[in-house]
Amino acid sequence: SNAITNDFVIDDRLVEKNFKPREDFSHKGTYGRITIIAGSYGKIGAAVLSTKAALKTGAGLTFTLAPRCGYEILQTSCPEAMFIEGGNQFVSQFEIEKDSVCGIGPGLGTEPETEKNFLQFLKEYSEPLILDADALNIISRDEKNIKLIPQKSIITPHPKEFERLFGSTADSFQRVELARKKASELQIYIILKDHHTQVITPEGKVFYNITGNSGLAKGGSGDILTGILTSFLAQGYSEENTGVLGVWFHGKAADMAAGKHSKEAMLPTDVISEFGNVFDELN
Ligand code: NPW
Ligand code: AMP
Ligand code: MG
Repeated sequence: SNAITNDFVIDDRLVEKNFKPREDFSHKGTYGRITIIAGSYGKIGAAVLSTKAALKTGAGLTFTLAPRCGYEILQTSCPEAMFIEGGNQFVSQFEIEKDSVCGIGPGLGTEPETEKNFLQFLKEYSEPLILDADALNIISRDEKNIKLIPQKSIITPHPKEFERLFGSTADSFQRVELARKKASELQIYIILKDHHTQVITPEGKVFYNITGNSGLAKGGSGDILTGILTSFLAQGYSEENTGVLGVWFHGKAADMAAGKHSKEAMLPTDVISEFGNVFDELN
């Protein structure tokens, strides 16, 4: 870590300093309520993965707002989560559970009804959000939309999504500098997902993650990160600590999954199965 350049490596010490163990005298209300808004016909898997990741990182009460076609799938694969019907084949209404932290985007699709109602939701909402995947793709469609992102939100673009949002850059160094500028302008946190994911704060700090491996280069990996981040933010971590702890946790679980299954065979589902072992190391 280097206080002069504002660049930091997310090492074990930083993570141990930030982690808050679960308290004995506590109840489900202590650990936050979350609403995951995700899924569309053919991409209900993304809603399942983000919901499961949120459940398995300790969130107190989890709701999933998804289209009706995902009802039985979600209630069967994630019985601990409650279902909110947000449409038929795709989400067309964004009425979130009250007092909940909201993660939006995995598998959501970009149907006109989804787009229109999501943008309307953004116009009326001012709490920090976790925004990923199709939530970012919808925002990317018009430059004016970018200003609708609530301050202190955490956005999690992969390189292509970042390019759609903010334009192309020559290399990953220029990408970080552009992200630093945008994070400051918009007062948001940008998580640039890549081999070494970077967490960029509105103050211009950059945290480099060194956990994770190419076994994550598979559909569904990012959807899990959205669930983790939504869960940590709801549990009272600051936006910065949510980002730092979240990307480290995701990569650490992936490293454990690779050790057991190989990078080739490990699946995002196997990564979720390692969450307990990561918590064992932290506790
Ligand atoms: P290429 O091929 O290199 O030119 P999209 P998506 C690029 C949901 N999912 N470095 C790469 O471009 C998601 O949540 C649902 C460099 C790639 O072709 C979304 O809602 C699943 N380039 C939706 O599907 C499982 C990189 O981006 C292109 C890069 C679409 O999401 C799968 C793809 O980006 C999926 O999660 C990198 N590190 N990473 C389910 N089971 O329900 C990506 N690219 O077009 O935004 O599509 O990311 O697959
Ligand atoms: P997404 O493209 O949204 O599914 O997100 C992919 C996730 O997997 C992000 O968290 C990336 O940081 C991670 N990931 C993908 N490829 C690699 C890689 N080669 N090494 C480490 N992490 C990766
Ligand atoms: Mg993704």
